[in-house]
Amino acid sequence: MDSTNILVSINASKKIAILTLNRPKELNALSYDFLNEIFQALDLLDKNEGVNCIILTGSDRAFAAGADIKALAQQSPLGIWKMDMYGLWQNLKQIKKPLIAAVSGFALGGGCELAMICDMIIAAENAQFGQPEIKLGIMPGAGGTQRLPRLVGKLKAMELVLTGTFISATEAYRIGMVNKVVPNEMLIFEAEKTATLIASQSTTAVQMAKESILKSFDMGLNEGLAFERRNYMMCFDTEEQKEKMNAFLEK
Ligand code: DAK
Repeated sequence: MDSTNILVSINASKKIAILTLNRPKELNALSYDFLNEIFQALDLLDKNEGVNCIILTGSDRAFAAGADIKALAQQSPLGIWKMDMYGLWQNLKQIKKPLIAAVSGFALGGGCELAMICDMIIAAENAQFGQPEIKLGIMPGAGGTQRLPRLVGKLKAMELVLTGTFISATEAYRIGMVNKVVPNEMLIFEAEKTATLIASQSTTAVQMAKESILKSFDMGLNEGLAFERRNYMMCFDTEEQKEKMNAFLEK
């Protein structure tokens, strides 16, 4: 699915897809409609058997500068509830295939939250992360107060959310918010390298592992271990498990 706001390219031989947010003039500000388009495109890729791993990226200047402040400024509590933006964010969480955020430029507010909903984050040297909602008289509303402390701990999360200051890619790496930092011009190449490696593994095992890791944030240890056990056993119901283990045994 291609629209002017979203570009999708699929590399069939590597079984990876790149979804590019393409509203560069607005720094990829996330209006409801734009976020909905992003979800629709991701959902199609999630159902596409020719794709095993998805890269989500923006422009050089911005991954996404947050929710569209023009639209937000007019909102009321009831309006927010009726729009069901939360439902959309919830949908993003349901994507089964691994998502890699390849972040260049600004990843702010909802943009930072969108990167954090992905499974890995690769940052270009020019990337800047932040939760500046506090400067607008609001607070993060799409997981910033929940996912950020899980990544960087309470103290750094408090600092970012309560002061609204931006941090560089290097600082984000230092505090554990991104997987790696790469030169700007290498961003897509590096993201593709990681995506290709993931996409070459057993599709079922990858998706079961992703699901299990995500469950660790929602469940206590014993419940999480039981969930892991269930997914672990499911991997033994795949051709890939038999092929890969036989290949190892046959050298
Ligand atoms: N919304 C709308 N337009 C934006 C925008 C945004 N978030 N960010 C930038 N733009 C627009 C600017 O208005 C400008 O438009 P024109 O004037 O050219 O028409 C254009 O993009 C370029 O921006 P600047 O001229 O400001 O460029 P600079 O390089 O000087 O500054 C900047 C770049 C990214 C530092 C600055 O634009 C900035 O501070 N932007 C706002 C960042 C921000 O505060 N983001 C957080 C927004 S609040 C929800 C879930 C989540 C959320 C809400 C609800 N629910 C589940 C209900 C999320 C909320 C947020 O993200």
